[in-house]
Amino acid sequence: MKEKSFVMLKPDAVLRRLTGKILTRFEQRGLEIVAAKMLVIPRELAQQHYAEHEEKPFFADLVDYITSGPVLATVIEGEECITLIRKMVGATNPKEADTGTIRGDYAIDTGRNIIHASDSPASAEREVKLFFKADELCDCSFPDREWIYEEP
Ligand code: IDP
Ligand code: MG
Repeated sequence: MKEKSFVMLKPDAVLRRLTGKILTRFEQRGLEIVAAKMLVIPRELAQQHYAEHEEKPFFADLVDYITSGPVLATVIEGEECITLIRKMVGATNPKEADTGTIRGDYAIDTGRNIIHASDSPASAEREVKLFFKADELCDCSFPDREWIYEEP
């Protein structure tokens, strides 16, 4: 089943000039980038995005981190891509992330783990809506789909 995931390259990914390398991984896998924008997240939006962590001791640091510089917010589409992308991203704590995953290859600290990806269809829908208007998502026709999917 085709899904959309909200994937955000955090300020450390942008400022370490890793955005191209990271997006390339999703493209190489056969996933489709259907929306992208660079922004500095307003504090209130950051708090909304991470609302589930409001009561956690790291919440204030997390909001400081995510608002500390530009992020590249994207929507990525593909069959069952929510789970697939979480696998590609790796564990929340990069020290526990497998080598070969994005966090396992580029990060060390949990508080500097370079990328966010939706963890469920419900989160994906909520997060995409928080960051993008409906008309900012492209309904792209990728000509190589038949080489990615048996039934495109
Ligand atoms: P996820 O990004 O892998 O879904 P979550 O548990 O949803 O992980 O946490 C959201 C973000 O909060 C993490 O990506 C990380 O940036 C930050 N975070 C989570 N746990 C900690 C912690 O114990 N210390 C510092 N930051 C944390
Ligand atoms: Mg999460």
